[in-house]
Amino acid sequence: MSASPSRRAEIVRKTSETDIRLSLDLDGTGRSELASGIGFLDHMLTALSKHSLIDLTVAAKGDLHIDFHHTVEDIGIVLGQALNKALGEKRGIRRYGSALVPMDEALAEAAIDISGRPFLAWTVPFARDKVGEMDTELFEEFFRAFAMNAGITLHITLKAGTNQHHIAEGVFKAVGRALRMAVEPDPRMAGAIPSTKGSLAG
Ligand SMILES: [Mn+2]
Repeated sequence: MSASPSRRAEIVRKTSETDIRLSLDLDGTGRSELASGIGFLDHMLTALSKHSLIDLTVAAKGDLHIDFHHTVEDIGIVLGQALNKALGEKRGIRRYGSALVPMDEALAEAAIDISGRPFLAWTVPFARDKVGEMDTELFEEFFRAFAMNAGITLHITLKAGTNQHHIAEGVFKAVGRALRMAVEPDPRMAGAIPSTKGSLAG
């Protein structure tokens, strides 16, 4: 049923700030093995994998003694690169995906276009600077890096919420659900590229 025989990718990226190995399978079951070095980010990526049904393995060693910025941003970069690579020509996919996900009092919305045109619209106000040990401002950095490197248009909007953990988790679950829809093979597309231009290369 998948658009191509294999929609997997592995990316290895090493800089003076981070050393990351990431692999994913778009036609997975939501299994993940995460070792980012940041507990809260692992928790969020588990939710993303589970709700996108994308199998995800991340092993990262970053300069966490400075702060979490480089590691979070670079994992976003590599996740985006891997998604783009695994999608290939983007034949037969639904292309658009959206989800509105409640988590107790929090309500998060994500809308995705696998467009080839990188864009992030981020409207997620956090009332506090930290959730766990993680700076809440880094979530925007993560999703910007992801969207830019995946070549997708991504809108994330918080509709309601006060608890920082619920807000962050609702956002990752919403993105996961939207991704699941957008990358899913659409049997009616019969392997065609879902664009009137005939290309989603950007
Ligand atoms: Mn949680």
